[in-house]
Amino acid sequence: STVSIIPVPFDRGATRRGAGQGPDAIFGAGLKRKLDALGVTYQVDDLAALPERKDEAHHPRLNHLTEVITMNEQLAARVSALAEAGTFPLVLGGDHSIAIGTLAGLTRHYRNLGVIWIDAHSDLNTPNTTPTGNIHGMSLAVSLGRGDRRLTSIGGVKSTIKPGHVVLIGARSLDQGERDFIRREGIACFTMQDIDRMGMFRVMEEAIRISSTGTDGVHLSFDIDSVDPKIAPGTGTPVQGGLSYREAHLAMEMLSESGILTSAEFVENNPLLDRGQKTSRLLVGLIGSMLGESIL
Ligand code: DIR
Ligand code: MN
Ligand code: MN
Ligand code: MN
Repeated sequence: STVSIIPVPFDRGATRRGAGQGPDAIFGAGLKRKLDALGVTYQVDDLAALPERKDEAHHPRLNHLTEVITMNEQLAARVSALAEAGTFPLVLGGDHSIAIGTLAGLTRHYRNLGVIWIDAHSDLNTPNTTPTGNIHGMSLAVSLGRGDRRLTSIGGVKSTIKPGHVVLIGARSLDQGERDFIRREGIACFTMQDIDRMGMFRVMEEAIRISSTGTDGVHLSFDIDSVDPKIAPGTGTPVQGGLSYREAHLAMEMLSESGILTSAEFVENNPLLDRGQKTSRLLVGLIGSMLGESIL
């Protein structure tokens, strides 16, 4: 099916500015050339203007709440329409708070969505557990219906994602409230320790099985900080000990072969922190592998 690229130049869900320039940097690193070479049919979608900046000192545990809501309502509407039209939404961030809008839009369309969340973090904080107030650390919790009502209600009437259909991969920086959330809800979580011991191949086999069993679509939410900062330095909250270049590609290649994906997003690319175009180029390669590129 046609890939609908949705650039979301938004970074008010994080502390450091710059992820807003992420989508342009991915185009600058040759995304269209890559897709053309692979023979992928695609269109580039356009969101309306970014929300204007507001003073929100009155939401101390929900930084920039109003802007995050405005952005994500808009994104949810676009993603829902593009999924409904039978295309493959490919969202380019932007910080990870935009997963709120992506997933809200998808769950207007899919009744039982599976989610593969590849990230150094789990983004399962709520206003009660967040150490920062940054909404990019809350997006998966919001998508599971937890947290502030003004966020969980984004996208209007939609189905709920079941914790048993979510798989976390690459985690190595979790807050205590997030650990409790994972245990309480029984969310499948393959940490870096699991990847060390099982190998990425077996982890991905499990992730594909869990996310595609009893679901009618599978979304990939890929936070580039899952990859080791030596390989992907252009990101706002780097954590040592991440995925290798080949582990990240293997994950994308196995997802491509499985044929289970119905949408994807690549987030937290911050060109202001990159070394040249290193991280943006990596992202173009990973998107290529996800869409069927192989070495031979
Ligand atoms: C931290 C960082 N857990 C927070 N989260 C990040 O602010 O809630 N998520 N960086 O990607
Ligand atoms: Mn603000
Ligand atoms: Mn994240
Ligand atoms: Mn992260």
